[in-house]
Amino acid sequence: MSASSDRLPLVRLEALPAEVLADLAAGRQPASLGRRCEEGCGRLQLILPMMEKRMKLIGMLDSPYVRRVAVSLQLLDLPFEHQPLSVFSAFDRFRQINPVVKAPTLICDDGTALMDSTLILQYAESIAPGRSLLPSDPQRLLRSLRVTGLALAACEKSVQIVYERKLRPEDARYQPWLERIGGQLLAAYDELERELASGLPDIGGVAIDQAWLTTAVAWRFSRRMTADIVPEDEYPALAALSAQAEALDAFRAAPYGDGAYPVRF
Ligand SMILES: N[C@@H](CCC(=O)N[C@@H](CS)C(=O)NCC(=O)O)C(=O)O
Repeated sequence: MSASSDRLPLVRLEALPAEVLADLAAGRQPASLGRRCEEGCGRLQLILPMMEKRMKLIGMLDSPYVRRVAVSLQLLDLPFEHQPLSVFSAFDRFRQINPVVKAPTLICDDGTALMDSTLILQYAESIAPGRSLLPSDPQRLLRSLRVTGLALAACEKSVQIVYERKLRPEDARYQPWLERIGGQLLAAYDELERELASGLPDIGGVAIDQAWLTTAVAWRFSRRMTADIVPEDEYPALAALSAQAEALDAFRAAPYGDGAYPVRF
């Protein structure tokens, strides 16, 4: 490519390897192209930031709230970047993005910092190009919201247990409170297991809805963080649902843990 030419050949961006695009987006000359197309790359570097106007999801995928948003945005066909910042070890950096330090935080295209997974998903549903994760039929919506509420309660009680165990000094722990929230956690999973008694829902492909998506995310979190309280063999339907959900592409690209979406698999 001649440096003096102002008629550069058209490049199909999707034809470029991911590492070339990543270099360009970061303002670097792609190492794998050497110095072959300095001028062209310079132009792409100007264009890419305009194209890359994506929402940013802030927070770690070991949070069930962050993870349900990461999985949902994919299923809603809404592209986003993910910054896995911890609300604990990266408190100061998080505070610069959202002074309230709540995960998930979604930075929208106009710069608005939105928090609370349910509110983020309400907004996401309103801008999703075609799909919804909520049934439109009122009766089915009612059941979906009930199941989602149970799953969110399970998330909340598991998170409370984790905070009690990890943040509070041992001699300051209040056993009756721990027993109470442990009982509430089990009550939520008992209800969810009952909801599945008539059979597992069809969650294959893109059929999964918000209710079962959140249930599967909650289960993975509780099993990872509070397995001593939630025994898998007492919840066979939830375990089976979780296994199926975790095999879906949207779950595999945003696995529980400290990785950044999209995790390649
Ligand atoms: N109801 C909120 C709960 C979010 C939440 O509590 N996130 C935790 C991380 S799992 C958090 O931000 N913790 C830090 C804090 O509350 O100070 C939601 O659905 O997003």
